[in-house]
Amino acid sequence: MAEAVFPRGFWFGAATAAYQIEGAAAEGGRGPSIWDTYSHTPGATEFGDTGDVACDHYHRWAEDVQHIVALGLDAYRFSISWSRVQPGGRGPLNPDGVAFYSRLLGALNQAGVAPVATLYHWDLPQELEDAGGWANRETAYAFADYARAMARTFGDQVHTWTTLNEPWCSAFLGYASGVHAPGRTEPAAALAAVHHLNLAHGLAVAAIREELGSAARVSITVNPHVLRMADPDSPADADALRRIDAVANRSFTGPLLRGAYPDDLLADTAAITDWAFVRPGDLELIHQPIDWLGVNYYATTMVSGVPPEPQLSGNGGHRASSASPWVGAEQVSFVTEPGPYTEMGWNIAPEGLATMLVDHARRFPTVPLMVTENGAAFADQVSPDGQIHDPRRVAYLHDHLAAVLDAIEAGADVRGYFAWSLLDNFEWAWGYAKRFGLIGIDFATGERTWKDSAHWYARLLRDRKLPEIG
Ligand code: GBH
Repeated sequence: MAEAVFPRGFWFGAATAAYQIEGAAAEGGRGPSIWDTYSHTPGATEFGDTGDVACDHYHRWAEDVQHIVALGLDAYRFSISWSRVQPGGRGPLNPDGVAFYSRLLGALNQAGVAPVATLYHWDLPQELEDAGGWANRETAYAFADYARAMARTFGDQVHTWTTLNEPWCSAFLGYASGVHAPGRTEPAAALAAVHHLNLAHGLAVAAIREELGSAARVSITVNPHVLRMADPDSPADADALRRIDAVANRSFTGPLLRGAYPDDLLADTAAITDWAFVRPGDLELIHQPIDWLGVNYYATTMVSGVPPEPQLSGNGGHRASSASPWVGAEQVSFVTEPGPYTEMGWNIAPEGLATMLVDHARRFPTVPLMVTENGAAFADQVSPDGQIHDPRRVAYLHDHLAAVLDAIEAGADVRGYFAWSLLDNFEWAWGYAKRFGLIGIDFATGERTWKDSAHWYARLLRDRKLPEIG
């Protein structure tokens, strides 16, 4: 690393998502989402945890904004709960839900923190799931109406929008492996969901631009799977990598950034679907210019073409699922990466972030990048004096920010970095058992405590250059 200074205008932020932090699941006129239903299904989440209360951010938002300001964040990435602002996913907006986000946005803007609003971080209104969910094309149109309503309502307060967070998770963990809501295990529905999520993005981009014109920056966040071969010389492993890259990565970047689904993906999945849900004009809508591509990065994935052992891991949920998320690539097996590992069992590999950023920059040179999530879960130790020392999280953040600098040095146009997460929160199927926060939460009292990593990040944001560790 040549120069540990970030470019002028680089955004340092932190990220959260509505269902993971808000709580108040049945308050203020909020309607149920698929995550309410799923988390209340026995056996679905670790310890039966739900987001009913979570960080109680719905009530503690003002305190949380104070933490955001004290950290010195340039930008705060959060998501809007669709069923809080539009309880059934269609029809009139819920005034209490709108008022909540309006207060939050007012406080952020007043403090000079740029809000980055994600319209969909996995919490589909339950009524839309009851009508078929993302396997139903109508959901994409409902999403576009919701996006337009949000642009109209918050256009003065939000200048940076993200349509979807990690549509791979929505489609394949939600509809194929079933370890995320709505818990369906239907490979054909998962592929239809891929397309309807992509379509929803395209329709929403058009709606937001119609409402707000050039005042709005519009983006989408994907989770690129950074793939490695168990044996770099094995043709079988090369084919495994190609298949996973097709279904996990190019199923989104293909239509979004090139205007077509990859031919090999269509071939690999031909026995499952004929892709007739792709209608004339869809790809033009999906393939619209975006202002930047958000990428979330945690770990790398190692693949092999040697037939798998019965699959117990790598499905993204807290329990073993017999259903595969790897639609059309079920014969690929996954090999444990060398450590060290975080508490999620994910390997720590900062060079994977640099590789991914540089690779994207080469393939899509006109599309700026934003690291919209990066972070780590560790079993933090609370010391007797109440402090939370998390040296491994500090090291993780340091090393991944160094990787971002490496990528910038190598020519990638990276505009910012958001730590996941501002707060310990509801880690989906893992409930409260996994802690990603810069700020720790005592879930019995709601008390917030800055971890060492929060102090470290605040100092970084003051100095704008990467400090040495230790
Ligand atoms: C993100 O998901 C979410 O956006 C965020 O809400 C969440 O809290 C955070 O990360 C931490 O989990 O295990 O084989 O499926 C990340 C989801 C995790 C999906 C890693 C891909 C690796 C491949 N990703 N996973 S596999």
